[in-house]
Amino acid sequence: MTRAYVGLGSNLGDRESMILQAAERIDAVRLSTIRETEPWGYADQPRFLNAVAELETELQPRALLERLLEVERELGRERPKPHWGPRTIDLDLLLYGDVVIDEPGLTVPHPHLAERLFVLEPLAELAPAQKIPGNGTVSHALAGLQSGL
Ligand code: GSY
Repeated sequence: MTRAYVGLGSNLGDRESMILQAAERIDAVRLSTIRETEPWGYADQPRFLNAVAELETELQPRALLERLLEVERELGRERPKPHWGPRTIDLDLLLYGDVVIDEPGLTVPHPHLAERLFVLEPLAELAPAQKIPGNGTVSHALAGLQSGL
């Protein structure tokens, strides 16, 4: 069993229902609070709801990624245009134990993890002392981002 963390985001349709359904389908053992956040990247789109889920999984990282993509499809996700545009659900593999992976289509820890408050804040709620390989702990990364470092 490996503890993994997944970021959930939605800004289309019934956003809260999307987050809750996704959390159930990926067998989350814990879910952070759900918060409303300003869009990041492409500003001209609706506000997001974001949360982070904790998983205890027997799936290997690539299989877990495939499961996340499958749940996105089940919940009506279409690849948005523009790339950063609105989506019913977005599931990002943030951390998989203390494993580091850099392969085509699969980068763990998530490459933008330490840059996004909408990910770090709910992650810190669940696991402040969790190590981010190459970046200290979650609370350290959050403090750095909040202080503009
Ligand atoms: O990367 C996830 C999708 N996404 C989000 C998001 O989940 N939340 C916020 N606030 N902005 C975002 N921009 C993108 S793309």
